[in-house]
Amino acid sequence: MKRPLLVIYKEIIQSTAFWGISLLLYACASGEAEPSPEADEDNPETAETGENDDDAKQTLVDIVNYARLNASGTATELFPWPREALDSASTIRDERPDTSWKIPEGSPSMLQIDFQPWLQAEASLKSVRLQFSGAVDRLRVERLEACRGKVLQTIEREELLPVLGFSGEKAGCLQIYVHTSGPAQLEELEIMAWVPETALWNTQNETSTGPNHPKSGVIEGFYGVPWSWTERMRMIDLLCDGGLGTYLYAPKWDPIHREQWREIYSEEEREHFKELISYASERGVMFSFGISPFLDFDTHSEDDYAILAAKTEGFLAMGAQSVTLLADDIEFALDTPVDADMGTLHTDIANRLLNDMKTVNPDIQLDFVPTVYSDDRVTSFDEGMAYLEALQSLDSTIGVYWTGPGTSNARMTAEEMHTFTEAVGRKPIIWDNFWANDGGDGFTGRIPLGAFSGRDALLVETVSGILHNPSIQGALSRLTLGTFLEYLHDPIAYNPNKARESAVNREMTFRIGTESDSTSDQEAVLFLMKLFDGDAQTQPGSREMETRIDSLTRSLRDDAACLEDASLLLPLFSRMSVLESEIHHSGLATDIVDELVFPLEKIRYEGEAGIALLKALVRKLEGEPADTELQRAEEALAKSNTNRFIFSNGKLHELFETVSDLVPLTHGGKVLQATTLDPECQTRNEWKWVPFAEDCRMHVFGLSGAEIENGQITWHPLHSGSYRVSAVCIMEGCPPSLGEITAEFVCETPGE
Ligand code: GDL
Repeated sequence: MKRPLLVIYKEIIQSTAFWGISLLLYACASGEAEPSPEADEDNPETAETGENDDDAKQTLVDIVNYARLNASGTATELFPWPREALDSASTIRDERPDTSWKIPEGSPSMLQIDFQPWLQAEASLKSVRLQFSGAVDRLRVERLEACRGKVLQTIEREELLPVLGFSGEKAGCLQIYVHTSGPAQLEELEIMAWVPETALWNTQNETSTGPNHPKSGVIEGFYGVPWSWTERMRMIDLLCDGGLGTYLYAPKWDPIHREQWREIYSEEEREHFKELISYASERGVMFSFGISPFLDFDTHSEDDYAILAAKTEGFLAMGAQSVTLLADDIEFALDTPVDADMGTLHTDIANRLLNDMKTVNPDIQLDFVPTVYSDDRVTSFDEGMAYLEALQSLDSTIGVYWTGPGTSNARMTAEEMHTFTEAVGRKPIIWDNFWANDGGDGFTGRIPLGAFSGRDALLVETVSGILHNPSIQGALSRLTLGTFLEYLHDPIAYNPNKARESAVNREMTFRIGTESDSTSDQEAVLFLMKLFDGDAQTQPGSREMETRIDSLTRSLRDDAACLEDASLLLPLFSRMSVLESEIHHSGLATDIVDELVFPLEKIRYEGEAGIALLKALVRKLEGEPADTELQRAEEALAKSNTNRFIFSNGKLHELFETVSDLVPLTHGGKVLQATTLDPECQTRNEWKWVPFAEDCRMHVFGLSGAEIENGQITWHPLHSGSYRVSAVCIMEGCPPSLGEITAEFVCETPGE
């Protein structure tokens, strides 16, 4: 996979910063809107250009990487819930041959492939190649201008020919229906199409002045499915953009990194590593190859050391300028205690390895992750301190990682570093598990998107670097790391709210929908981060929603009639109920949208439950029964329970109990009725809708850029597709009157 660069590197003298001196001007972004393995100009097959009625030069590429993928359902082989990184439709583009879309049994299932959010137009198809395994009986492929719109062509397949040929027919969406009679998977999907060259490239060239914080960065060090090569490259882009200089590769679930550390990577994987290492070094980021051999390292023979040395030398040959030896989380596999002898053993191996590597590359950096990596572990092992003190004999250039007081910490202070520094004779490199969500190998669905917090400003002076081992979700981790960058730039002035905004801005570099305005995408991501506000210690949730529900419950208990919180909660729930659609139609990077498939489904159910509960509440305050609304809320909460992601720790269930227990009163207020929706929507025309007859405060969500004037919504659809909209109407009062309507409709561009 070759990624052309649109930028030239220039050498300049640059300023110093508190952790280092940078001398080069590095190019941070390749200028690529979305990496596409097939977009290879040297390959005649893919660089072919086709004539098209559009003016822009057309190029033939596999466009799967740019599409929005939605499956009607996902099965799972082992667990009660599907896992996004192993089972979901997006796994067909995750560069991992061992993952696939697990198609639910019982027919038919539908995979929708929407190109409109990316192109805001149609692509000219050349071929569609599908590779299934398992019990697939029949297939139907529909070609459409807009998802769920009018079908332009239907191809039925009794026999599963893998390639469907086209001759430039246009498609804004493909809907693939699969009939199965047993377990079945979609392993691969390739859609070759001509698209404007400009859609593949983003002309923005960002540069950075090189790492201001060479020893800080990111660790891919969690238990769970490792990041994809694309996610790694984007993470490196982010580090470069933020002036951070280290990427430690140490994913626990890469067998060749840890459990089968003696094995060597395949030719293909080595190519990926080589590319990643040079991608990183071109951007001023040091790629450190991590290897974790101590689960079963044989100290009685020379063989294991020889394997270790050969393997690390292999990485030196690929261009790696740093190696990290890991000995964390090994104690459960050993017969020997964690004590001074073990510390000495690790020290001797590390020193020997450093000396040997220096004969190949005198500038090589070696770092070490000890078995005793936190204050907690100093005390949890009888001889924890003795182990740590033995590390004093490590060569003085070897950096030693340390997670702080515990494995993951809500807070960390400069003073807390003294124990380590005294024992090991050097400042620690912080391995920060602030956003780690791999407890239970990430099966517990936690999306911790809280802004960086809880580290005092002086911490940076007492450590030699800070690296984050963030969440399993490599794309979403760009958002949280984006907040950490702000802390590093100015720990004293650090402000989490501002940092969140900067992180969101940085993410805009990775957008695919280059035509669309990024303002609404930024707002959507900010909203998302506040919905999943949390970290390793704090369960993700919307703090605003939790506070308002508590306050609403208190007002109801105290029989306070002016329930302002209800009017404030309604727009929040309304937006939650359509955020999925809003993000689908955004220009956000596909990898981030893929990671949100299940979390946003959860948010939709919770939003729907919240809306139904507020309607039930107002009904009861009218003195009416609210059985229908309560039943709707119950159904939405039951669906929410089928989704493993955690959101605000069941706060909506609490509200359900409160509203269910409320005896109907006659306080006033009413549920405002909505008008029906005129479904006619054409992308070339303004779309208008008056959802409520009353004169009220209105909000509309799901339609980016929509405006409200005198009770009328006006919206310019940017592209064709199926949209979900939620409009709310609030008449202030004691209590308020509330109305909400959610509707789905299709916008199409009529043919000439
Ligand atoms: C750990 C592991 C790390 C894991 C993290 C959070 C270190 C040094 N090692 O103990 O791989 O992701 O906890 O679960 O932190």
